[in-house]
Amino acid sequence: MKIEFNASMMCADYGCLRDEVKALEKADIDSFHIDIMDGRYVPNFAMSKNDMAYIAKATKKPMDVHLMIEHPANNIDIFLGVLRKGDTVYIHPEAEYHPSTTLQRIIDAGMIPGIAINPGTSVETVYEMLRIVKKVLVMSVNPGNAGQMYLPYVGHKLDKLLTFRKELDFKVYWDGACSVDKITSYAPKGVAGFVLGTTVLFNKRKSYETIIKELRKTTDNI
Ligand code: S6P
Ligand code: MG
Repeated sequence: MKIEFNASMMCADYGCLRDEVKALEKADIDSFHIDIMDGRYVPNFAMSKNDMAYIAKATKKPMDVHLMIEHPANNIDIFLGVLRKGDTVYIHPEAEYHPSTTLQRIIDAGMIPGIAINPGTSVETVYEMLRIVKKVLVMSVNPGNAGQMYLPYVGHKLDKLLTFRKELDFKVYWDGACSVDKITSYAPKGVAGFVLGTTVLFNKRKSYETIIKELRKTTDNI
């Protein structure tokens, strides 16, 4: 199974965003992870529709958009308008009164529907939505910032979520404080992809190409 690596673009150098996109593309990144924050659902502001549009223009690789915004249904068309068919949109079910209606709008627009679940959210509370979504983004830090510490209680929840795949068809992704040891422990358990941020990919002495190559080597035989 090829493990997917997604670059968390809020960690990129905005002084040379185009070069960053090109370098990540050359390094064989699988997709560009776009964190959108509204300063209400999470205590931070990050990335905008314009950033997304800029990245979409600079690459043909897929984008996965992680909406950390209150009531995404109110503004979802703004984001769907920039995306291409086959891109992924994650919403936080806790941020929406009727998350399955919003997920249906994502499906109708030709995008891949996903939910992102907070460290404190039990997998049982999103069980019904697992019949609708194709992807689940498990947050191993509270959403809002890059560079946070891994919350160890998330591991147990992740194991439980993975068992649900015996009866339901969805892929699991890891977001937050993703390190090499998390990849080597959780990829064999069935986590399909990992969002790479400051922990393993950005602001390192090694090039993106070297880092991704090394990560691919560690997951080659899974
Ligand atoms: C957090 C956001 C994430 C971060 C990513 C950064 O709210 O959803 O996608 O950008 O976790 O990675 P790291 O390694 O700095 O935690
Ligand atoms: Mg994210």
